Amino acid sequence: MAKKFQNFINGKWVDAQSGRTFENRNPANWDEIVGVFPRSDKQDVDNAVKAAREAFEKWRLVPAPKRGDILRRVGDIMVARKEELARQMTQEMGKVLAETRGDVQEGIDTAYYAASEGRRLFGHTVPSELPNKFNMAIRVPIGVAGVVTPWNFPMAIPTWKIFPALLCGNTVVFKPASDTPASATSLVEILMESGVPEGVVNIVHGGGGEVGMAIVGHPDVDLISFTGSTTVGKKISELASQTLKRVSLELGGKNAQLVMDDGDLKLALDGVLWGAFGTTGQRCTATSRLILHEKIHDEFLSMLTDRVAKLKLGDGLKNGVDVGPCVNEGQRKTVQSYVEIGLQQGARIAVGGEIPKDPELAKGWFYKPTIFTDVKPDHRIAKEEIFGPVLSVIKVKSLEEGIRILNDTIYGLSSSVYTRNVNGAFQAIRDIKAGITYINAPTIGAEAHMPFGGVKQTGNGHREGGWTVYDFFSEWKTVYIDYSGGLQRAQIDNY
Ligand code: UN1
Repeated sequence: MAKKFQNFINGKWVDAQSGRTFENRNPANWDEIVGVFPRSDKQDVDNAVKAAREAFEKWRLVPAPKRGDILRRVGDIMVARKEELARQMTQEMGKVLAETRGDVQEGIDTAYYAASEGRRLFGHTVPSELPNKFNMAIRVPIGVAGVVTPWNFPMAIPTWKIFPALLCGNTVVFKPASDTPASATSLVEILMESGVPEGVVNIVHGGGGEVGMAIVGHPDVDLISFTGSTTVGKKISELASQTLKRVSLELGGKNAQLVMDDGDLKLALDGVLWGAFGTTGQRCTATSRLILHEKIHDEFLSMLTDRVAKLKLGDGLKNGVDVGPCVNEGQRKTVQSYVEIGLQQGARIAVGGEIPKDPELAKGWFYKPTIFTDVKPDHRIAKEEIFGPVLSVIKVKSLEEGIRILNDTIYGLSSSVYTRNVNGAFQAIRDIKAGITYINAPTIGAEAHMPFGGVKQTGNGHREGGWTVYDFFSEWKTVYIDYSGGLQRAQIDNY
């Protein structure tokens, strides 16, 4: 019998009001059911928002350092349960164990950062233009935060949103991706075990259309933090505008690694293998384009295809496996269809480009790591986000041309340049249009205490991570205290 999971609303585990459910299966072996989850709808969201709204009135009054203490306990429990959480996540979404351990670690880092922020949450004191008057700007909680998260970082991304939301004094309605509901449930259990009061965190499982959009449209939800596709991000933005909610969007990417002729090729090779095929290419920071200087193009490509052909596909729980499956059938179909589009438009497959025939992999959504050469910047595989193990290689003549092509996309999340020329590196940092630029490191590997986010259609200008996310989850209140005993008119009495 598959394990049955429930929603968590107002401190109680409950089924969907409708009684409906959905199954979640292991993408490396679709015979294996991870669990059965409530297929919730608007009624369940209404209940969760009501609980979160009521709980907010008490939670906002808990001193921030105390809220931080709870998040420190969350971090401690995650440390103790790291291996178990990593295994559950691999079973649920397929990426290899080393990576799911990293995913849990990112959550731990985020917890400890949030805990320490409880004793900061700095505001400003500013001199007044009038005598005997005191000015300050302080951070105040906002209200109910709707948190809608993807399946590729089932632990890290929810923690990026939920921990700072809580630390700032907000309450949460959490809708995790329906491909990773078990990992999300574990996170909520840990929050409760750490002492988060009833109603402060609520989880509602189900589809994006039914549950996600009900949260976004809800008049009593004050802010939305979403990570996912640009298409869905636009719909969220549109719906949220009707209630003028504050919205943070982390959306698609088409990240490139540029390798110059003066770069360390061995280093660049390790970088692109990790950037393009880690998490089976299913990161918004994944390396999806490789831009090679013409002088090193052929040599680099031959080293790369050799290494890619040797990557071991398989169940991420097994030792020695480099690349897990795609997360589900739909995602593998998308990959297949982009491979067809690439061929139709005239690109050539250097390696991969098919479903593996190995009988051991027959029951998983596996796809061979794939490299396309002869890709032109206007090919669809050079422009559109694929979110799978497919890398498009483009040849350029100079750093300037490389940067121009790197920037030639509607997205702007991550970017990477391999060069030993310090002048070229700084020129790239200045001219690349992306939220993140790595020099001599791959496009993936953001650290929890640094701002994370992108430009152009990757987002709407907010940043997660580090100190910056605390701006999103708190409201500035400006306070003037006049202790002069008389009416003082700013701009008038003093000039
Ligand atoms: C994502 O792909 O949505 O930098 C997040 C990285 C990870 C986070 C990725 N630390 O690749």
